[in-house]
Amino acid sequence: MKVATAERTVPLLRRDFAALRGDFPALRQLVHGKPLAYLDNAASSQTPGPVLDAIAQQQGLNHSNVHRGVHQLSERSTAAFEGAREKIRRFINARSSAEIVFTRGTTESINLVAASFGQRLVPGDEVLITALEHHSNIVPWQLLCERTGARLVVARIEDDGSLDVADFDERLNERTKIVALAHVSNALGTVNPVATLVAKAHAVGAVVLVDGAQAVPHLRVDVQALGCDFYAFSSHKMFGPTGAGVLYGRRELLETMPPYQGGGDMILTVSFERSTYNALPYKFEAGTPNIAGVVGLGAAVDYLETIDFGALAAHEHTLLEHATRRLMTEIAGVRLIGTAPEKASVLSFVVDGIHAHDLGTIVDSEGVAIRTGHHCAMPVMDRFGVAATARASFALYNNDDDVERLMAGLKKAVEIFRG
Ligand code: C6P
Repeated sequence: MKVATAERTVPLLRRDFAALRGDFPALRQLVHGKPLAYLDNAASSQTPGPVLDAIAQQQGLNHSNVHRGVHQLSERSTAAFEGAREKIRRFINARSSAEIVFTRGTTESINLVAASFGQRLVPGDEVLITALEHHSNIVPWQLLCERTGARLVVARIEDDGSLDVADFDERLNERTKIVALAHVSNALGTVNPVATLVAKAHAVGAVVLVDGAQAVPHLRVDVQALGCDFYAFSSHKMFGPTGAGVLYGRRELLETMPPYQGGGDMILTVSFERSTYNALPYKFEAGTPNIAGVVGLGAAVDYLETIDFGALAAHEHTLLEHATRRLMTEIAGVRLIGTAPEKASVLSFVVDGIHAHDLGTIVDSEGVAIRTGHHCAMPVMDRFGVAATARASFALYNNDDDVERLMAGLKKAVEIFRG
């Protein structure tokens, strides 16, 4: 639907989340004979019909290689693939589509930066991360530090799961070459004050990589407003398919970085003596990419572009508050893990005397999908003195009924374990 304003015609953004739910076929199924209440969106979100259609069209009709053929199918595939790049550029407000590199996901995007940009680090340099990172934003930097002799430095978090900014400031100095931090924590929900931290890092000459895996489906991300140098995210958490993701990199930096992998499409010329490399972003895209995945990601961006992000934030905030209140008042012995004032869409908790995995298994038997475990954030679990948490995570299609179903499942678990 479109509305006319004085100046131009603009699309009317969607904010009827009950209606949006109807776009997701997976949410219409029964699990263990019960309607599915899907609350594992921080792991992977469900896929709406238009994205499924785009993938089917690419794989079923256009399937062929990109950038390599003169025939119709290859030209269509290339147009769809490069079209997705432009959609993503617009979505995150990058200056140029040359700054959008396709990868397998957040993990590969971070590894790319650590392996390529990281080559310039020398002993004595430091990489500063925070104590709320996912393993994907820890281990690549550990590997880099082992290779180069640089030092990994970790800024502390407070008891509520927010970043201890004073500690971050103390650990940031002229030896810091890279700052790598999550926009939103997957284990706690904490939203980091990224623009402020980027400004501080730039003041000492460090570059900043932001792990945006948990931010992109919930917040309107503008990489220029954040000021970051790199921004990494995954398609499967933003209503697209698995196996595709993005590394945004500032052009001036990408230009100076060596290729990450060698192979087809990333070269201009190859001889046995030497090879020369392709222009950006292709220099970082060796081999045949996940074409249908990227086209599906482009369709997911189209889908997100129809949504009013202000209304989305309010909707998810209301759900989170409602679920938090009910959890704390209706289940005895609950401890919330992550209570930062700035928090998005993640409800992590433990219940006295009941292992998180048991909670997950029992609520699953009621058709409720949550994640349990360390959430690939073992240092976060250590920080809060737990081995695992149960985590309900919300997306745009969740509603009060999903919260009701979660509560009923948890009450059943309590009944079984406490009698
Ligand atoms: N978190 C979760 O259940 P990949 O696997 O590359 O798409 O994303 C890795 C990743 C990186 N950073 C953050 C903040 C993440 O949340 C994730 C993925 C999932 O929390 C699976 S472990």
